[in-house]
Amino acid sequence: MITASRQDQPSPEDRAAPAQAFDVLIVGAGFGGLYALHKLRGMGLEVLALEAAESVGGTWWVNRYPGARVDIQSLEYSYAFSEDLQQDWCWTERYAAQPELLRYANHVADRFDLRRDIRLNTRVLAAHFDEVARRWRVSSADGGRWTARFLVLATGPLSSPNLPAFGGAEGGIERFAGRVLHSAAWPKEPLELRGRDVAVIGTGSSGVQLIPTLADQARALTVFQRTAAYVVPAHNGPLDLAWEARIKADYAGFRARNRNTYSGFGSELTPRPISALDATAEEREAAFEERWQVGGLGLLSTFRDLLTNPRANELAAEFVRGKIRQAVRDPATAERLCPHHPIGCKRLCAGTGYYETFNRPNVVLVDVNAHPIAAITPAGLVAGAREHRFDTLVLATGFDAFTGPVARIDLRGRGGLRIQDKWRGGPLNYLGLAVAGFPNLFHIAGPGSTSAFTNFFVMVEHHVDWVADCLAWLDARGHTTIEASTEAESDWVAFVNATAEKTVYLGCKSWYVGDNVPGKPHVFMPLACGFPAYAKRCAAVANSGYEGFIIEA
Ligand code: N01
Repeated sequence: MITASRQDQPSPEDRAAPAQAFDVLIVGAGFGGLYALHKLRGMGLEVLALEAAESVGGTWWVNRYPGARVDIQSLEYSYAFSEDLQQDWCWTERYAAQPELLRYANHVADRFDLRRDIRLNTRVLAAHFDEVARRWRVSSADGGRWTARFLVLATGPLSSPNLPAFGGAEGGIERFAGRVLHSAAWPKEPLELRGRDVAVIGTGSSGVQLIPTLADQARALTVFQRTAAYVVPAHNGPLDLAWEARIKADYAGFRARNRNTYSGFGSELTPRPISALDATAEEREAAFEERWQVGGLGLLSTFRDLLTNPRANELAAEFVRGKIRQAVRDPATAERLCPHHPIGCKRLCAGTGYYETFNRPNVVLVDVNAHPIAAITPAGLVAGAREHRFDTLVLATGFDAFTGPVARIDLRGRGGLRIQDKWRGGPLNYLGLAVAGFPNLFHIAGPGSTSAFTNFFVMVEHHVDWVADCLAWLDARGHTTIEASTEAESDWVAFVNATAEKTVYLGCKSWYVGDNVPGKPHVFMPLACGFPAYAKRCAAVANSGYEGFIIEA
């Protein structure tokens, strides 16, 4: 066990009532935090996870909007660390819905007896590195105080909802007299939307899942679209039991093959090893059609260069636009639904009956790119000099991604350096795991890692295992602190940027670059080199004795 060294100088608050001391504090009890707790506690460390919500499950606790479900097949979007768990757990559908994912999180918490070391309803307000004690001092909104040698941020890249100001002080959201809901803060109690006049702002993954479901319930549904979305059919349905049996016969092999793919899933749908430009028009059409019929995000891996060659990408984009024109009866509506940015530049959406929803008589599409939302009014909103009236407003406006969840914490490193100041121009970090000036702090699925492009389970298991190995290595040598060097950090950020430039990801406005949040710096935050190359670099750093890190005895 790592000992609580250098605790001999209590702070003034500690003299009044000592803060509880741990080896590791984890912020968040979503899938990242749960595994971190299990793994680190299994090493004999004293670990506590602090979770703001009243439940474990993270994103699958808050994103409980109707229609919410995962867009990676559940046999892939699940933990691999326990063979017993992956054999025992049976998903009911190809893509699990939110309630089933939440049941899975609760099952894991119970199965591995994690709850006794999780403190729920605990929003971490501040975490300051005490340079004398070489410990993190952490406090929560309800007055809790702890210290720990290591701090693990498992806050999730998409956990801070984006609430646009719209009309600002004059015509902001608070003027609306009806009910306002956000997809990422959906109420727990059942919500009756039958007979209501509902509006949705936002057509990203959340909006795409919500809109067909709401259209079924609402009397009228008005969809305010700023940017049209590429939506592939999910073709969800009951899990194919023969496929499940085949996977479970060699689950470890399946997981290993997935870890060897760019995105940590989809090993059964590998790209054709040619450029889309080198196939004939007929071959291309057949290849895209085959992926369309399979359903899901695999359309983007039909050919090897769809995410790196804009001309190849445009062929896939036009294929989807053709599908939209077939699905939507009104040609003008179909054209408004056709996206014109590179496909995959914003996260591809998987949906069910999304485009067909716009054939319904109770659904209206309003283009707020051509006619921006000027103001929210008590009865609706004004766009294009016209008031649209409704009684329920659903914001599917996404997240302040990557940096938002961290910046909500008063996080301070050496010399009182605030993370908000450190990251003013974008999230500086090394390996996506560590930040210079913030010793003994690790980030799970944070910026600078392949998080946004990797199956989340593959990502968090990799990060947690890397951190666990690092802690064991430090402990074995009697080292107390580890911290990224500023040089390693600058090189890493340059690598992240250079990698992005080789892709189509810079070809549109997205949450990958912070463009969805007004005032946020335009910086490409995730790493686009693919999971295997990323994991190799992380392993090389560990094997070199943590090159790029400053380690103190
Ligand atoms: O958020 P988004 P999301 N006025 O940012 C619009 C994951 N996820 O919650 O594109 C008008 O994608 C915005 O317009 P624009 C997944 O990784 C997964 O949908 O910025 N509109 C956009 O249409 C996903 O990528 C699943 O022009 C405004 C929408 O709101 C990520 O979470 C399900 C606006 C936001 O789309 C985020 O998805 C759900 C404004 N002021 C989420 N501000 C699965 O399927 C924003 N918009 C697993």
